[in-house]
Amino acid sequence: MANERVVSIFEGLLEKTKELIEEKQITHEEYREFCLWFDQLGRSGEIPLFMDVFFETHVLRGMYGDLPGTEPSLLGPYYIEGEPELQEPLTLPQRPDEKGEVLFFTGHVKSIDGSSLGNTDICMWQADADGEYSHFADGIPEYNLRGRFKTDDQGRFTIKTVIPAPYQIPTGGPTGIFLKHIDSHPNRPAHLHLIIDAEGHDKLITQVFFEGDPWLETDVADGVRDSLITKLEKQDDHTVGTIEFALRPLKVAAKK
Ligand code: MBD
Ligand code: FE
Repeated sequence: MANERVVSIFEGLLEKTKELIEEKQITHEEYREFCLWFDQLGRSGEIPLFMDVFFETHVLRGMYGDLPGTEPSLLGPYYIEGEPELQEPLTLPQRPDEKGEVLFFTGHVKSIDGSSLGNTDICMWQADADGEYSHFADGIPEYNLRGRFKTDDQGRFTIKTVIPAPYQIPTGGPTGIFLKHIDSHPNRPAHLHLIIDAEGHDKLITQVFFEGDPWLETDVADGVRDSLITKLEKQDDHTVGTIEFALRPLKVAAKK
């Protein structure tokens, strides 16, 4: 039995691809070179990276359009399950000598009507001060800078971490080589990843960015949204960043 959704999407993909091949008069040589590059992309393990850089933002724009509330952003290729559950006072798991500026990241989770959403589950992960994610780079401890926790009963939390460096897509792999061909830089602005799951509300998969980051305007993965930028404030020996999240009740989420 055919899966109608698969049939309909694959038909669309074929139709547009065939059109493009003929319109651009893609040569046999170009076609064969693409096949080799595509094979390399798979063998390198960069398919999730390539997909999330070029296509995930369009999935989100299609799903959410201009619904009210905090905008979703990319899940990205570097989430892994099984992160440790953290207790107060919250500190994202890190090496004793973790490099980078200390950041106290504070948030307040609300419903779009302004009411606080207490005891909300939050998952958080990020790159380190070298722009590397644990599990995807050598020499970083398991679950470094990854954890889950609950907000307090007013929907607030403060977690101690370090400011991540901007993320640079590996320049020597098939994705990086492709970016050079299209004359694009390989950078994403520094960001924190969050999944916020409050009862009765649409699960929010999003990211938080920092005002003044040089890559905000030209994020290679197009993940930046206005409601996701926090202003960092320097205080003595650390930095503070605050943001409010407005979650959509499930009814609103389903309405579109
Ligand atoms: C990332 O760190 C990321 O979050 C996304 C969406 C794509 C590539 C690298
Ligand atoms: Fe990321």
